[in-house]
Amino acid sequence: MRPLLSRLSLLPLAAVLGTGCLVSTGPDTPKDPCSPNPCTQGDKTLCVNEDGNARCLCKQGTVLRPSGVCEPITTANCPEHSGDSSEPDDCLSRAKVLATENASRQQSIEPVGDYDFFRIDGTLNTVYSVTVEPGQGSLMPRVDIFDKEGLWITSQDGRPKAQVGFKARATGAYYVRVSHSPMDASAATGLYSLAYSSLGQDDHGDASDKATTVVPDVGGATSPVDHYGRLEYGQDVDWFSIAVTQGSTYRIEFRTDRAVPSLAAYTAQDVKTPFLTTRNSYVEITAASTTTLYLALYSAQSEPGSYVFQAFRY
Ligand SMILES: [Ca+2]
Ligand SMILES: [Ca+2]
Repeated sequence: MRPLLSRLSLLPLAAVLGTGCLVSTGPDTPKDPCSPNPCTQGDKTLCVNEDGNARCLCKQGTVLRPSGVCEPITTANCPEHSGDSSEPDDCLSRAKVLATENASRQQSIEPVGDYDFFRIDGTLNTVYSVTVEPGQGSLMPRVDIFDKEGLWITSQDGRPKAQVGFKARATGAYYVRVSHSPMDASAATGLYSLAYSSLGQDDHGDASDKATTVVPDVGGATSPVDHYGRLEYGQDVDWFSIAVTQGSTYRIEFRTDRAVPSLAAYTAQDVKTPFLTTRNSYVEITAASTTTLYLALYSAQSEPGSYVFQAFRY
C-alpha cells in the first residue's frame, strides 16, 4: 500500500469526495471455522482460526515446500551443521522459542550462510519489536519476520544493529530469522545478541473496517477533542473514519510538537485508492456527498512515533 500512497503525494490539499452511499456491515457472528476441521488435504491438516477464517497449515514435523506440499523435516530442507548450542535451527520447524521478553539471548551466525530461527507466540493486535546487535566478528545482522505458515512479513538489515517491528494479525506463532545481511557482500560470521519486547496493542485498526470513529468538533469550538495515536512500529497504519455531510468542509489539524504523520484519505466507495495523500500540519476536505471519509495515518519514513490531531467541521 505504501508505494501507491507516496506516488500520489502531490495531489492538492483540498479535495472533493466522490458520490455514493454508505456501506454498512452486519454484526459479526463468532464461530469456530476449525470445527469441524476443514483441513483434510494431504499433510496440511493443522487448522488455525485466523480472524474467523480457517487456515490450513502443515502438521507438526513437516515443513511447507514452495510446491505447496508438506514435507517431513530432513537435513535436505532444514540443514544441520555445527555451530552454537541452538543448532539445528535453520528452518521454521526447528525455531527456538523466545519465551521471555527483554531477555537478551546470545548466539552466533556460523558457519557462513547460517540461518537461526526463533518463535514468538503472538497475541492478536499486539505489536512486537525484535532487536539484534552483533558482537565480536564482522556480522551485519538481518532480521526477517514470517507468519506461522512461513509467509514473509517484513525484514530489516542493520549496522550496527537491526531492529524490526511487526503486529500480530492473529494469535499464534510468528517466526524471526537472523542471518548475515546480503547487503554486506563479505562472508561474515559472528556473535550476536537478540531480544524482543511487546509494545502493547496497536491503538487504531489497520483497515477501513477496523477504523476508529472520529466525531469532528464544530469549527471554532473552544475546547476541541484531542485524538491521540501512536505508530507503534515503522510500518503501522492507523485508520480513522468520519461520517461527512454533503457541502461541509472538514479540517484535520495535527499538533506540531508531536510527529506529523503522512495522511491518505479515502471514501467509503473506494477504500483501496486514496483520493488524497499529503503530509502537512493541517488538511481540509470538502464533502461532495454524504458518506464516510476514511483517514489512514502512517510514517512515510517507517519511523515509530506518536501524534495528536483535532477534527473540525465547517
Ligand atoms: Ca542456525
Ligand atoms: Ca497504531
